[in-house]
Amino acid sequence: MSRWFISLQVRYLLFFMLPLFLINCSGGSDSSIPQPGPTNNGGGGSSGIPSFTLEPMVAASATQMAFAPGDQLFYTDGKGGNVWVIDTAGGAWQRRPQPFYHTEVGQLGEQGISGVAIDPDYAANKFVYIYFTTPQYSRLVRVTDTNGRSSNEQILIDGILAANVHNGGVLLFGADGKLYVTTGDATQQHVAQDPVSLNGKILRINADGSVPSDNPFPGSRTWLYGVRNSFGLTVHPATNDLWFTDNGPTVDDEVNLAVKGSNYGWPETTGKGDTRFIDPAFVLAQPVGITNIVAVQATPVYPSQYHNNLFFTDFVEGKIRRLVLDASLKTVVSDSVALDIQHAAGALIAFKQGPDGYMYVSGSSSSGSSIYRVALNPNAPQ
Ligand SMILES: [Ca+2]
Repeated sequence: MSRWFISLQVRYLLFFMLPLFLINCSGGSDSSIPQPGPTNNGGGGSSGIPSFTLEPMVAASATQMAFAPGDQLFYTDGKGGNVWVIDTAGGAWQRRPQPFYHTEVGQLGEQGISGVAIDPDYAANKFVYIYFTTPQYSRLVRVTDTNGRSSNEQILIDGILAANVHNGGVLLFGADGKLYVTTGDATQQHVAQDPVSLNGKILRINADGSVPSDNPFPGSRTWLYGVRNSFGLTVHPATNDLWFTDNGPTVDDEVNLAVKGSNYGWPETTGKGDTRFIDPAFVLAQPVGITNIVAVQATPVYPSQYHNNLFFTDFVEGKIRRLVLDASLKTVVSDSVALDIQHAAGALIAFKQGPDGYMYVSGSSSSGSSIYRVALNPNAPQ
């Protein structure tokens, strides 16, 4: 019991310390980049040595991020209420001095600016999508990138219930060109099962905010429901399946394969085994606070055994875990720890595969915040 209690205490302490990290670390020079520690301990590969390590790219406190055409990386900074752009050309990453976008956001718990997504047709229309949480509500907006600054802000979804925690806010375009949006239960658990509520869902909308004609519930933005507090969305590059994560209350952090119109159980159940609901594809018994997930597209920068795997990051342990899928790419057959640098990078939060094939992750700790490249560990057999 005592070990479990300590684990929960650490989790909540970290959640409430996050705003400090996000406030303190949005600027700074390279000297503030925390250097990852030794990489030859922990881990779950067959050798016992984690397969990956981190290489710092730029000092930045990123909650979510999205790569864009023109060697650009957009990211949100949580409590700062800003979207920033990093120029990534040539591998020398530099953040522009002025934010792309700013809005007033809540300063409690997990409030702030969270999601950012780039329109699939950005090169032509310059649309950028942003999700943020105030003390009163969460909101999805679309802005136009006009020479590096936002303009023409339009509200696409308003009136999403907000709370100190469980506000969701992950944005991702599917292979179908629709925008998927995670919303949390805003600490009102029953809303996740309420078909009228926008909360506790994954929503699916057209790029103009309208409801797609092939959504499962006519006239509703709901794509699936029974979600507690999802911080992770990814589209599998080989199947176009949507995967999402959900975080349990004291147990059962989940990785789920998204099925249109389905019920994922919250608050009736978490984890596997309740036949009334869709089982998660993978469950972690201990609450690590999953922060994001990436289905890795085949790339020459990683050996082939990592292609089409799922990787996910966490807030509490600062690890990246790896899930290997079966031939159908719909079932998890094994899991391991792919990165364990003993929390040297702090909480791992924003997580994406870049256009160069590498995964990139943001880390926040008391010694600074950075975005890192996830590189192969030279000390580990691959
Ligand atoms: Ca569930």
